[in-house]
Amino acid sequence: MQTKVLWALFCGLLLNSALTALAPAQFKPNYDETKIPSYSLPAALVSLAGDRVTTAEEWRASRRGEVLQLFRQHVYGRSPDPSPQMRFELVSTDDQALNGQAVRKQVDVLFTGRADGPRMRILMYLPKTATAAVPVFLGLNFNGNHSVRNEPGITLSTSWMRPGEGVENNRATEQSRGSTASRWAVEKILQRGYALATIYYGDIDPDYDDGFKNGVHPAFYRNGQTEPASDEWGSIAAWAWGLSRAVDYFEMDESIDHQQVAVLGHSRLGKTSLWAGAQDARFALVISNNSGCGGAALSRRRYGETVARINTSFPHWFCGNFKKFNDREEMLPVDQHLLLSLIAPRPVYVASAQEDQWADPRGEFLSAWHADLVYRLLGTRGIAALQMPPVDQPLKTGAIGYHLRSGEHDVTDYDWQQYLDFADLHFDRR
Ligand code: GTR
Repeated sequence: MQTKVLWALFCGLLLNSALTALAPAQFKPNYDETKIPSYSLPAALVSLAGDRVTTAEEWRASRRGEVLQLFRQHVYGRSPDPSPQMRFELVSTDDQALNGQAVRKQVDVLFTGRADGPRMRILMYLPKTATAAVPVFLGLNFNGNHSVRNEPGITLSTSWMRPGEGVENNRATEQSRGSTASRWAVEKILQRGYALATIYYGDIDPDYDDGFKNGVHPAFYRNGQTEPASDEWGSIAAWAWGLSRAVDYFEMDESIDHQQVAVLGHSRLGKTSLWAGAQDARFALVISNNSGCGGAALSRRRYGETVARINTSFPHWFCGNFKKFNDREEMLPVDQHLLLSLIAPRPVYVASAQEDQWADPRGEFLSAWHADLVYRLLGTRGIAALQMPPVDQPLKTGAIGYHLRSGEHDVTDYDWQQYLDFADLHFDRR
């Protein structure tokens, strides 16, 4: 397994450098702080009409809605309301999971209520010792629920899978059971009294550009519509919408404390968790792990991945309108510090990795730092530092948490350790 992982990493690196070498001149990533263009960020506390926002009330009543609308219109796209016909089906319960330590549940969310319509499967691990509803960490996964843990009771995903290890003809195989277990600290999470819920993101929308023909989009088209309008949901918005549907389910499940749902995601799924947390206040805590461009990182810095590059490599992630800002970041009416501000006053944690320069760790920190203004206006302690902390020195005490982990683009036990500590500090743990 070790060699396979190393081999996969090596191939990934090779592919990344090949892409960089092939990239047209304008896509040559900048990794030099002295070459960051000078920029000024859209002010969090000045309304579109030019009025200063000086109270929490003004932020809540008008400015917040304005900013949310700008992100919908120009970045991620508007998502539909859930279908009133949506329903849930219990697939399995096993109270002898993880060698008897946990209860494992699988639940299907039938987005339109139709058995032949799109659905996602939530995999849940609950601490067996729980005597009351437990807080939960919710995150989408990249490789299928069965990749999170090597347990035969977890169903194999039947959705479209990205080619890779344990995938044949874009279908999951037995071989990939537990292949991403290192990213999901299940035992630690349970020992600390939390549940874990995860969903394969491809259940909601397969991650490739097919003009939005598969996944959840077509089920919500208006009569005659064949693709989302330029201000309607791309894939990131669809994934975030799916996370909110999981909360709809938690509200019905008495074993889950739906007032204490922490949403987290890595990389493109970190962009997703931020957008989910920005739109849906039922996410009581939001975690972005190495989310980079279109996630926590400031777009105007153009460090590492840029708007033009991301819209070209992944045209389906954002809404059509976002492409208007390719190489024109200064025209964006928002930047990503405002995305974090939308989550205020709920706790948010931004994590970077030192070797993940593509995601612009400094830009991720600065975003958190600039969001501090709104967090403080809303009466929280904001971020607990004036400067970017040194590597492996997490900031956990403010409402905005941050760390720069040593190592590469990944989710590790170290990251989980900080998230669990952060949740302990900010959740009400009776
Ligand atoms: C990269 C992409 C990043 C990041 C990452 C991932 O290829 O450029 O924005 O999201 O994928 O999701 O792993």
